[in-house]
Amino acid sequence: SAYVPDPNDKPSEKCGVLNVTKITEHGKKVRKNWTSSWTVLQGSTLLFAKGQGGGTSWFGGGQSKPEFTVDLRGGSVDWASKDKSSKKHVIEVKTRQGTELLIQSENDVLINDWYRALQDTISTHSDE
Ligand code: I3S
Repeated sequence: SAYVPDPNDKPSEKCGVLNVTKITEHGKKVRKNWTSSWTVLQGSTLLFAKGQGGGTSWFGGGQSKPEFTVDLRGGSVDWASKDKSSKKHVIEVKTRQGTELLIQSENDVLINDWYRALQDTISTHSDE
């Protein structure tokens, strides 16, 4: 389904480049595929677009689309346990739809900000 920007969308709440991989899809384990991804948190939605390079950012000209979005409502965010990844600063996101993602950055300040933002999002939208 095509991504159609809504002119009434509130401004993005947070964005930046993170390393991301899915580990579970519809409750089934999938092979890790770490990719650098432009990540946007908007309302209760987390959007991922292909990493830098290529030029146009998807929100810029409205031409390119997010690769992948997840609905955080009813989901959970936690620091990933050591057995989930050998990388440091890894956040595990679980959605109600049975998707599990790992998101990571080498920058601990940046990843802590994301952790807080994601936790806030989940508690803000917990009654929806
Ligand atoms: O949890 P895993 O399977 O040890 O994850 C690693 C693999 O996905 C590996 O790819 P291949 O097994 O396809 O070669 C990746 O290169 C690693 O980055 C994965 O582990 P980390 O610990 O980096 O999440």
